[in-house]
Amino acid sequence: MDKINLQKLKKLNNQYAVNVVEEAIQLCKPAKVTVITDSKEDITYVRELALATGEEKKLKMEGHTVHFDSYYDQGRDKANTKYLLYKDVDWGLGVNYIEKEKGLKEIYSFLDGSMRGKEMIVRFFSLGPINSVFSLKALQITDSAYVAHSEDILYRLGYEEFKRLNGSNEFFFFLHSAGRLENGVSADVDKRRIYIDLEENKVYSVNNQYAGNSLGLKKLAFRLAINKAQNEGWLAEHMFIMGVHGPENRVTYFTGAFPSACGKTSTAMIPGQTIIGDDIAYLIKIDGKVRAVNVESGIFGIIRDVNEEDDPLIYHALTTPRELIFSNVLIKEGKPYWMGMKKEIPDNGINFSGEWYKGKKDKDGNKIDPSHKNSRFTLRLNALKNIDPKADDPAGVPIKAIIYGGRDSDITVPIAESLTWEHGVFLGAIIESETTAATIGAQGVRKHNPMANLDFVSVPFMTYIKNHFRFKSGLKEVPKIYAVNYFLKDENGNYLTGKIYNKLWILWAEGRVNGEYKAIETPIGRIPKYEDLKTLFIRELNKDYTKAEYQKQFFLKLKKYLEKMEMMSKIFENIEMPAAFTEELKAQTERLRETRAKFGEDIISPFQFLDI
Ligand code: GTP
Ligand code: SPV
Ligand code: MN
Repeated sequence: MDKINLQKLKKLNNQYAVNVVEEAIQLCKPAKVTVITDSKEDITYVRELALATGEEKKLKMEGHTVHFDSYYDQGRDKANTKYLLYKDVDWGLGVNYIEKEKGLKEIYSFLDGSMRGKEMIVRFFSLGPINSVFSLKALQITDSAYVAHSEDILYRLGYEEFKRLNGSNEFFFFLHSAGRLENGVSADVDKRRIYIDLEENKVYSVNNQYAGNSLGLKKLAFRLAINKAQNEGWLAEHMFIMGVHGPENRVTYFTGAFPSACGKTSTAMIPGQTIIGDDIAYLIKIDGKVRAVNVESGIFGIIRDVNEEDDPLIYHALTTPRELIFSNVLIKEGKPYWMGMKKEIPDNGINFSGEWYKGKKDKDGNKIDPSHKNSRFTLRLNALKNIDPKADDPAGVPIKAIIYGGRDSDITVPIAESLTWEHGVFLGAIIESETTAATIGAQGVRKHNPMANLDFVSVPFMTYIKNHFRFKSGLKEVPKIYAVNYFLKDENGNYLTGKIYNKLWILWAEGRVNGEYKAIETPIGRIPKYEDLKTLFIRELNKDYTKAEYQKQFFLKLKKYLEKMEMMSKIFENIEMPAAFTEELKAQTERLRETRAKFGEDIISPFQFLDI
């Protein structure tokens, strides 16, 4: 490290930070080390470096660049993401672990000399708003200018924040190397490893570039934060935060957890509402109320199906000059194309497989799409016209409702309000979803995904769920909890609800939170009354919502729900769970059984409950 850079590091008055950087230099052996402060010059340097190394390429539109990940590095690598632990532990959900000494030895051997001939970037960020009780600090070391640039778009600057640490080692530390590059992408993906050291708050990541694997600040910091939160009594969740806009300028803040590629961004972007964040939130109790902040300040969003008609605000941001990165889309003559953009896509160009032409197949004979299903855009939130004015408020926003959403084609109703906080925690813990392109491996496999957090929980599941039940204590205002499902299908496999309907479910919940609507009490929770939805459909969509449609969407499929409970009993049979959870599961099953006995039917129309 030269004098100037060392000086920048020393100015932080943090010996621990100096030590970890020096250790990383010794291990990775970079040709050059650059420390990035919050200054404009330093930040511009990173942006330009990403172009100079070829990790990003300029597009026609000013500020736009494209980045490609390896053909085999297009989603999170769950199999090679492991906790460094001393012995095999039982976390209930099946934890991916490697014995610490062995894991460190392996990853050190991959990191050894990984930055030879390359430049090491050292960056400081804040997870959460600047100067806020919510926020954590993070140090990222990487040899990827794309990673360092992405984090600049997605997180708040933290060099000055680090000074506030007063020398403490209370920060997260991420060491990443993209490893050997071929044509600008990680070449040794078979040696891709992401190892998490919860004791040291450190994560090592090597031989990858896809943001979910490489960016320390995103899902890697999230795992560390979940662990920290349990010990300190707050919640780190896979949640969006949004302002829901009711009548007469009323704004009510919601958070919502949906598994990857299951609706966080699309919910936070519902027309007429305001967005605070779309992926990771920290929730803390302050003065008896739940408050939350967005950990991030940008969106790493799925680009598929983003088009002028369905997502006008994101589409506008993606098609006007500004700093943004497209990843794994198709490029032709300096213009980006992706599936579902509702524009003609060229028959050839450059994409995540290199030179692409229509009909191209990979070496396994699979047809290659023009853009990857998990291709994304990296954009600052303030590029969106619907950003909420409190998006950067260090005090966060008060949360009145929490939504849990799964991807379920044949059981769960579009929206139900939990009967109690405990019932809501239970509904969150039994979310199921089908796997998507956001992770490597088979798609469409139905999996239990509690709180949409299965991939990220870094404590025993018992501890994690207990923390949710316990979170209620001391609250003067307990948020209402909703379970939603946007993915119900009819017998022909067609979606029963359009994306535009999501607005109605959310606005109904907003009304409920503010005491406006009565609801129908069913064994699985409170559902909207037909009349209220009908009024909302006319007011918001100018659409005649028929009784038949309502009935189809809100039919209570007792048999299927009971089967689901049976499956949950099996899943949790061998997992130690808090008593509150076991009680909820039992009570839920009993309510369903009683209802079936009472009506003598497996499927019940929501109208039948009105007659009770
Ligand atoms: P991550 O960024 O991976 O955490 O995902 P996310 O939860 O933010 O997912 P997002 O909102 O981007 O949605 C992912 C995909 O689901 C998109 O391709 C959407 O088109 C689709 N989707 C979202 N909402 C709906 C919906 O209401 N109905 C249907 N059919 N598809 C939806
Ligand atoms: C997710 O998979 O939940 C994402 C994308 O938000 S990534 O950051 O790659 O994990
Ligand atoms: Mn996510």
